[in-house]
Amino acid sequence: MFKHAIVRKPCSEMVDGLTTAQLGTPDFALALKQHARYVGILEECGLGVTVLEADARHPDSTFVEDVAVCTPQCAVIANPGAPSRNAEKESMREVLGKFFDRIEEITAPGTLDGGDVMMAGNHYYVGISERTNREGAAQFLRIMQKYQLNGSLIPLKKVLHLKTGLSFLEKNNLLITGEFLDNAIFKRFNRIVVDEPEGYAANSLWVNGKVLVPKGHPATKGRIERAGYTAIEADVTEFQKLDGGLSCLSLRF
Ligand code: CIR
Repeated sequence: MFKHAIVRKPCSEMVDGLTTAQLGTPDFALALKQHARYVGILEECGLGVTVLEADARHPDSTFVEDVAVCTPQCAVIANPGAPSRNAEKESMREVLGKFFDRIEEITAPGTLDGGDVMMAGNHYYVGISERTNREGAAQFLRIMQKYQLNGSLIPLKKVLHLKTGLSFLEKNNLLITGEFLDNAIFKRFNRIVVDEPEGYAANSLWVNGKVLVPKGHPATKGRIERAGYTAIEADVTEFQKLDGGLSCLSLRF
């Protein structure tokens, strides 16, 4: 179970954030509303939410998941692979220091985005992507070994981050879509397949037995409910315009 979440309010400069989605420019006022509701849902799921002030120096800084990985044993400060985002890690080190006794760090030439790390119990899957390189992933797995945790590397072909196409929902349940469907490494899970038209909902978020699902993905929501979860819809269209999903907007621990 998670007790805490850390989020960062979006800044008005988010309209200049990195994106490959061709969904238009985010509406900042609407993004603020959606973000506030997201925080409310996390609180309804029992989390104490630390809301960091907007950071105008970094348009993508609301996507805090990429800046660190929180495990039950330690926090790992990531080394974000996009140059415009790398310095986001500086303030997160200080924030996480209030919650964790043990802070580890990914260092150059290694790069790693937290969105490329999926925790499944004691096993950590790490995507090798345009943001996370082999050196960064190897450093991460060495850190996990120190804490008797293990992991596997998953080279990505199309998606931005590993968790763009996969979400672990506990109890061995895995939401899975696209390029990961054929990967034998994921055959050991109870797979909840997300069909391509709803591919964005593969980034849904387990929080203490409930699952946040992006609004407007009814087939996936139904499958999650049939797997035994209460599904809570969250509207995150303005973050989708920047390639961001539900998990990207928080760190949970
Ligand atoms: C970026 O390209 O870095 C942001 N616009 C989106 C980050 C999404 N984060 C995530 O999937 N963990």
